[in-house]
Amino acid sequence: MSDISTELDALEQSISAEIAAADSEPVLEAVRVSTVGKKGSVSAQLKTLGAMTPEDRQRLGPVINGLKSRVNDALSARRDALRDAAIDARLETEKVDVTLPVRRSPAEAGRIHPISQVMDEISAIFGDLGFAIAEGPDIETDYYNFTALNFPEGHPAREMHDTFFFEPDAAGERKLLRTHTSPVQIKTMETQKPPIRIVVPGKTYRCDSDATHSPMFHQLEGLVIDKTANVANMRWVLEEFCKAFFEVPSLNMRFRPSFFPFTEPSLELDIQCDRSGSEVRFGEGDDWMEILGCGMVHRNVLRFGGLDPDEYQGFAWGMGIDRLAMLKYGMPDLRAFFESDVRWLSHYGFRPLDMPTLFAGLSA
Ligand code: 2U9
Repeated sequence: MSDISTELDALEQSISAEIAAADSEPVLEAVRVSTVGKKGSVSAQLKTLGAMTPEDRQRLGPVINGLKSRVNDALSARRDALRDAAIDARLETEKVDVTLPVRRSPAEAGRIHPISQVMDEISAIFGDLGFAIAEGPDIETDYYNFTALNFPEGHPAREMHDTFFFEPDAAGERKLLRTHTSPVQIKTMETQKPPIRIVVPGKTYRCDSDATHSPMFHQLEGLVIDKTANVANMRWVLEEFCKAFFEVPSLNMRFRPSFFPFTEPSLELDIQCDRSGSEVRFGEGDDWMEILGCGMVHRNVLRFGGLDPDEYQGFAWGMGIDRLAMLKYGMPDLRAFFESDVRWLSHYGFRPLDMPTLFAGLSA
């Protein structure tokens, strides 16, 4: 019997040494399987109890079970120690140096292009006045770009737009790049019952290029249709817009007669400004600057939009975003807008997380 005790002592010593030497959880798991696992060395000792005499079983049962329970305790103590050591090692490598300067996130480093900024500013102003934003495709049909807007076939106004036409398709239809965002308003009239209050920001195209014209430019047009919409309503909306956009408490405006095929009467709006200094200032001075075109929607255009001109009337306006951006932020040459020069963008661009809102300030 003392042989068995010696054998068990030797087994316990060697298992203890193996547990102490296990330097990772997978190695320790292998020790567990080879000792107290089903086919392990301690389990093999337990199995010998069945073949013993009752006296031997009574004496050696507690001895072998005691070994098993000490091995289990040692395994779990070693597992805890390995886990603690792993956490300590990770904490050591993941130390944060709180004295390092704050790193700029990509969202902080990027800049919003002035055209996007001005589009967002104008959308925020009209959103606040209760307008919805409508959008449409850059490629249009002749019908939506010209015919439905009361440009007669062969009328010189079609040529004035310097249109980019595509090759005719299989059906002989010649698509084009929209010369204004007005097709979106026609489609809105076709699909929505008045009252309609929309603004339409977007890219527009005309074959023209110099310091103040780019073949791709940006417009924002607006449309209000209702039973009683009138010039006085239009004047108020445009005055609120100009005050908010140029961030002045009041300003003088004047309307001059003009001509557009889609409005009758057609008007051009000038606002008061001061050009005596190095930069133009709005809301003061005795000079005028043209800001936008506008008018009452032509009866033919209401009809093309599926509305009865004896029941509904409306007003509309259009403005060039690029020119407004140049005026408001003092940028001298339009072509720089489209050159993707990072130095220009970091100088004239806007911080991405400063969304323009009327309550927090448009361009603060
Ligand atoms: C519909 C009915 C009427 C949109 C309008 C203007 C006047 C206008 C120019 C401003 C500068 C174009 O970018 S620019 O060259 N636009 O002066 N636009 S009224 O009138 C509409 C539009 C759609 C159905």
